[in-house]
Amino acid sequence: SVPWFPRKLTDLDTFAEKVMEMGEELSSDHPGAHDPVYRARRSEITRIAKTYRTGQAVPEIEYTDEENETWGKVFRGLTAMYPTHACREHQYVLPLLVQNCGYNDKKIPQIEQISRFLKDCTGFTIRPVMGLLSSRDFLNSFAFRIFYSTQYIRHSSKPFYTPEPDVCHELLGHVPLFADPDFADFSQEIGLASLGASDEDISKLATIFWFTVEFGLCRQDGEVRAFGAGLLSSFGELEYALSDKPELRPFEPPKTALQKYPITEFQPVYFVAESFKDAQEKVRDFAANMNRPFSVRYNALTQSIEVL
Ligand code: H2B
Ligand code: FE
Repeated sequence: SVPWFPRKLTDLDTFAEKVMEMGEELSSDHPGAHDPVYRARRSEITRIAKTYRTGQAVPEIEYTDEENETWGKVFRGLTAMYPTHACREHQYVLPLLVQNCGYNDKKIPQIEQISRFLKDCTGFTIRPVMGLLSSRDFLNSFAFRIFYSTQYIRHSSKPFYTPEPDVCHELLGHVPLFADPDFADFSQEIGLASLGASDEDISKLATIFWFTVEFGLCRQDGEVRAFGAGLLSSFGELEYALSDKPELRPFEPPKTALQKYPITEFQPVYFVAESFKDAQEKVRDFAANMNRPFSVRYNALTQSIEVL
């Protein structure tokens, strides 16, 4: 039987609080695990995600000086590396986020303002989330061009490390790419493929997502550049990924989907895409060969999924 999947926007309302781990619990090796002030602050912030419903504006958060300072350290460090390491789409969009969404090294930008900007660019919108979602829920939301974003920031004791997504990862790594039309199409293609997919296929699609949206490299003007958010939000791994240390292979979904990967260390293997359009076509071919007794289409007018 076919696993349940969302068909309309309000079907996504239940997702944001179905977190896998670290929603309110922090694992013992999290830098903020033993800081009661940090933990209380996270509960305050994640309450927004818990009560958020379709159509509402995402409430603004008044970030503390400490939070804004942590953001500033990350912002300054990463923006210095982007000219030589980030793909051209990321470099094109970042100044637009500075102009339109208040990106700077003084204050953490607000999700609502960014979501409106993305909507104008590609139709992508952002919803708040309490923490890590299951692969199925997280991937399904991309079928609707929806990105679930955390709103809290890493612990101030370790500005250059986080074991989980936080605003630095989401807003510097992911957001710029969702403003690019070809990348938006590519990520929606993975989302559409995930609707009603078997557990086995979800795991393959999650691996494809990992090696593209999170850790993808691409070739541009003869050079290898980063487009994956996990790279674009980590100085250490961004440097390493473009060095001669890791192994690079061409992005080919049937093979990429089976690659094992560590989640707490730098990747030993990365996959290189020729372009977002090429990657999208390859994911579409991969999805057509999946074991799914129907196909799906997104109707942008009704913002709903049609099953064919
Ligand atoms: N949930 C959230 N909230 N953010 C993510 O970046 C994320 C997730 N990544 N769930 C997912 C899992 C991803 O690594 C794949 C699809 O499993
Ligand atoms: Fe991510």
